Amino acid sequence: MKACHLICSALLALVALTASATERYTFKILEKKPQSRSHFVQGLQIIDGMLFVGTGGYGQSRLLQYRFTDGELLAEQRLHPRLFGEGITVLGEHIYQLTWRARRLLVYRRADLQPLVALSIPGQGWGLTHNGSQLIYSDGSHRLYFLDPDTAQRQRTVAVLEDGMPVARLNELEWIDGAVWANVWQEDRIVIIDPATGEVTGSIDLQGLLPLPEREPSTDVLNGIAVNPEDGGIWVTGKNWPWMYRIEVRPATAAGPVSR
Ligand SMILES: [Ca+2]
Repeated sequence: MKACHLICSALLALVALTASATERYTFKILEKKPQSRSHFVQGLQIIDGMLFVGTGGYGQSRLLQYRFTDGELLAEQRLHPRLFGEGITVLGEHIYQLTWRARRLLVYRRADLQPLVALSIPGQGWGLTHNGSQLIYSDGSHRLYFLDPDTAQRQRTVAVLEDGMPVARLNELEWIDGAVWANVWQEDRIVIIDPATGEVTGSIDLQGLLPLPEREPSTDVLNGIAVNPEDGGIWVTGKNWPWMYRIEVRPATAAGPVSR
C-alpha cells in the first residue's frame, strides 16, 4: 500500500506538471480583403461598418478610417513625425491611440478624427482594446493594464500566465466575448486571456496564414485582431501584409488541412 501510495503520488505530480490548461487551436481561412502593404499595422478595430486602423513608424504613423464593406478610405490623421503609433480602440465617442515610447495616449473625436487631447501613460504602449468601460493595454511585458478612459489612471493590472509561465511581448489586443485576445510579438500565434485572472485559456497557432509567395522583404510579423460585431467574424492581419483574413478558429485536434 505504501509503495502504491508513493507511486500514485509521483504519477499525480507528473500529471500536474505536464497537464496544460491551455486549449490549442488552429485556423481555417474563410475570406480575405486587400490591405495596403504600406500599413505597419499596430491597431485594428471594426465597429458600425467602419474599419479603424492604426499604423506605426516614425513619420509614417496614421489613424485611418475605412468603410468596411468596400475598403474606401473615409478619413485619415497623420501623427507627428516624432510619434510612433501603436494600438487603437474606439470607445463611445472617442478613439484612443497609443504611442510606443512617447508616454502619450492620443484621444480623437470619433465623428471626424480630430485630435482632442494626449493623456499620459507611464511607459511604452503596444496593444489597446476596451471592455466597454475600461481601456486595456499592453506594454511589451506580460502584463495587461486596465485604465479609466477619461484620465488614463491605472485601475488594475493583471499578469498574463500560460501554465504558470509569463507570456511576454503581448502586442495588439481585441476584446472578444469577455476575453482578451492578444498577438504575441514575433510569434505566429494569438493567446486568449481570461481578463479576471490573466490566465491564458487558449492559444491559436497561425503559422502559414500568409503564404510564403506573398511574403516580401518588407513583410513583418502577424499583428492585428478585430471582431466584426455585426456577424462575429474574426479578422486578423500583420504588419505590411497584403491581406486581412477572416478566420474560423477550430480545436487543433479536430483540424483538417489549412484552407487557402
Ligand atoms: Ca484590435
